[in-house]
Amino acid sequence: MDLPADSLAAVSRKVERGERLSFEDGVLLYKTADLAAVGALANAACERRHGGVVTYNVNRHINYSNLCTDECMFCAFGKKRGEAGAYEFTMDDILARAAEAVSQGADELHMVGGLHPDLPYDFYPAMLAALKERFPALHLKCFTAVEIDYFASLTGWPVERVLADLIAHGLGSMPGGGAEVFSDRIQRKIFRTKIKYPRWFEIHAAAHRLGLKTNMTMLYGHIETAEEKVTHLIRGREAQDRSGGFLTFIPLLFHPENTALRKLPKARPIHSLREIAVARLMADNVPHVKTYWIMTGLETAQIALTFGADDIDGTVVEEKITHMAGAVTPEGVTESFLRALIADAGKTPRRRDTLYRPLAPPAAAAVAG
Ligand code: V47
Repeated sequence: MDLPADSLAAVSRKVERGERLSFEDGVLLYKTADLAAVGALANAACERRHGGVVTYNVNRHINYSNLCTDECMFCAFGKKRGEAGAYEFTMDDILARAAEAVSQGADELHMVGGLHPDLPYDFYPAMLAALKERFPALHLKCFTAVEIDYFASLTGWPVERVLADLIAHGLGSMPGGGAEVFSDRIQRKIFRTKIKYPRWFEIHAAAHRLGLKTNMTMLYGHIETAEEKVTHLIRGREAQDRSGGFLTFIPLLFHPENTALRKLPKARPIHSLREIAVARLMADNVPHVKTYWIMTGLETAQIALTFGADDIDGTVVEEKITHMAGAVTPEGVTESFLRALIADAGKTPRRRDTLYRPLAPPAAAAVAG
């Protein structure tokens, strides 16, 4: 789209002065052909906040079951019992994966799953407690707001009580999934039966009141418009103004394969770079912007580190949600690989824990990285 260069220059002056960008500014950042300028602006904003440091974490994702009562058109992960590809891990399977994660030096488990049709609520606090009993140092980042809402319906409890119970059993923070796009139109079209976005915000606000930190995501590359994405970013930053508990914004690249939306083309790296840059510039009060290499691929994630991302997830090890939707990325990488990837992008790698406190890398990685 041809837009007057002086309007991008005006946005640039606002960013330099630390002024909040408007809806129109956000739309311009999406529509200008000058992606390089948008990227440079986002990189400068990122460096002002974080210097040249890019953080990563040594984690393991565990998607404990994909049985799901919901049916979202963008999802290839959720299955009905008996359907090809349906699976569920036992407590022993989960503990074995956690033991492997600890032996590989991980400090975080990122655990999410489908809305299981018949597991009782008690399974989830028991799972947290069993993990904490054996691996007390592991941070448990678990359950999307959609799952928390489901637990509230299983128990009949208010979400505060569900969250307080999970915290008492070891929950350390919540990931940002299940947000998709904060838009009624998109919800009606592709995730009709899922919780609506005000409920997503309500659950995160409750988590923040109880002292949990959480993340926020946005699923891009399907039927959404630039205007809807800017609205998502503005709704997100307004929620952050109210509660302050969001650590990280993560744009998630939609993978169409094996989903009801498989006819849609997959967005390209150039789109992923713009999502990172616009998130950095619009979500000005969320400290971190993460590139999730599992979805974008490692090459795009590396370039994203110069387009406004200050964080990369992670060593991961095993991932189902994107790989069941056709991802061809590996399911995990080593810490030394991540450090080299960050250093090659001209940034300084720093290992962090889930709450972004610096952690010492292993001696060998420190020498190499
Ligand atoms: O909630 C589902 C999305 C999310 C597809 O908080 C899909 O640090 C792409 O939330 N193509 C799960 N995406 C992943 C997630 C996440 C990942 C990494 C870090 C963090 C964090 C959070 O993936 C789901 C949904 O929004 N998703 N299906 C698909 N076909």
